[in-house]
Amino acid sequence: MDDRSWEQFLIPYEQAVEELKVKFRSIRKELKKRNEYSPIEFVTGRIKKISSILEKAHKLNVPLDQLEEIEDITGIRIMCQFVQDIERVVELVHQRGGKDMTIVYEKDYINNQKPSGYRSHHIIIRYPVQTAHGEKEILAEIQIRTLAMNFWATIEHSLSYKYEGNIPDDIRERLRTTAEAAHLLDTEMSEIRDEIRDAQQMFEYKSNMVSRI
Ligand code: 0O2
Repeated sequence: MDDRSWEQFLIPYEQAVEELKVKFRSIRKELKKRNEYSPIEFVTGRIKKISSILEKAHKLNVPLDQLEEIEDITGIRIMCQFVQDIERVVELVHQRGGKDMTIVYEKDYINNQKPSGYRSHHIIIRYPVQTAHGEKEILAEIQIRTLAMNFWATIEHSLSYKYEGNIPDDIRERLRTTAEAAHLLDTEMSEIRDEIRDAQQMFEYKSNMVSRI
C-alpha cells in the first residue's frame, strides 16, 4: 500500500480514536460535575504505527487485504487510581455493549498476569464509524489499568522497543521485580482507598471554593 492508501485505510480508525476518547473523558467530566467519584482518572488513545500493523499482520498471518482483522489498530487506554475502579470501568463498558459499541471478547491480564509482568484488562469491541461513504464497523481495543500498571507498562514498552523485543535477562528479571512492586503499590493503595478519596474530596471542595472567590 502506498502512503495515500494507508491514509485512507486509517480514516475510520482515527475517527474512532477521537470519538472514543471524547466518550470516556465525558464520563469523567460528568461525574466530576455531579460531585461524584470518577473511576476514570484519564484517557489516552492512539492509532497503531504502520510498521507495527505490518509486524502484527506478519505474526498472525493476516493477509494485507484483511488488515481490519487486527484488533488493536485503534487503541484506547483508560487509567484508574485503584484496582477496584477497573471493575467499575469494565461495568461501564458492558453497559454500553449493544448501544454504541459491541463487546467481542475480553482479556483479563490482571488475574492472569502475563509472564513479562504485564497487568491490564483488555476489551475488544466492534465500533461503528459514520464515514463520508456510509457506516464502517471497525475493531478497537480498550485497555483499562491503574496508574501503577500504566507506569510499569510504559517503561517496559520503551525497553522492549529499545531492545527490539529481546530485553536482556538481567533487565527482564528486574522488570519482573518492579511488576511485583507495582502490584504491591496497588494493593496497599486499595487498602487506604477510603482515606485517600476523603482527602481528595476535601481538596477538590477547597479548590472549588477558592476558584469561586
Ligand atoms: P503498541 O505499540 O501499543 O501497538 P501477544 O503480544 O501476542 O501476547 P496480542 O495478541 O498482540 O498479545 O494482544 P494483547 O495481549 O492484547 O496485546 C496488545 C497490546 O497490549 C500491546 O500492543 C500492548 O499495548 C499491550 N501489551 C500486551 N502485553 C504487553 C507487555 O508484556 N508489556 C507491555 N508494555 N504492553 C503489553 P503492542 O502491539 O505491543 O504495542
